[in-house]
Amino acid sequence: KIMAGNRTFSMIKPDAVQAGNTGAILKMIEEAGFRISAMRMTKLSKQRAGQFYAVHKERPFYNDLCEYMSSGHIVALILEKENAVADFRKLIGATDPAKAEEGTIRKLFAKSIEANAIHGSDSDENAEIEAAFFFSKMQQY
Ligand code: DGI
Repeated sequence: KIMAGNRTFSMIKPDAVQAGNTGAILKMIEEAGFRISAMRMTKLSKQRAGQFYAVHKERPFYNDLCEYMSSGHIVALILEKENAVADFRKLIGATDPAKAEEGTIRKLFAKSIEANAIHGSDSDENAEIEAAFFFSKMQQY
């Protein structure tokens, strides 16, 4: 069983899947030392996208974000590595690709602050909640 702190949840977002960047992004993730322990391509309804981003429901961009996140297929991932949450946030870069460091996934693939290619959990607790949103316990190992 994977210990808390050693895994994170990620999602390749519709812009990156649509652009054909899924393979290149998965390659970067693996080359950075993450092991893919669960992976599923699916499409979110607008309502389900809204549940995933419920923490942002009072923000002005919430409706657009839900429209965008339900606009195409996404790839949900559970990733294992020591210090997974922090190391993965570093690999993906800042939310706004204009501010993301060179060599990060968002710098390379994001189209805008909204269509920013990839999600990475921001805490161990959210990693577990978000993984459970897409995968049953049996699928996770
Ligand atoms: O954890 P992050 O994805 O880096 O960022 P977050 O949790 O603050 O925001 C979640 C998503 O919401 C983000 O990936 C893209 C979108 N978002 C965040 N801030 C803005 C935004 N979208 C728009 N249009 N404008 C924003 O200021």
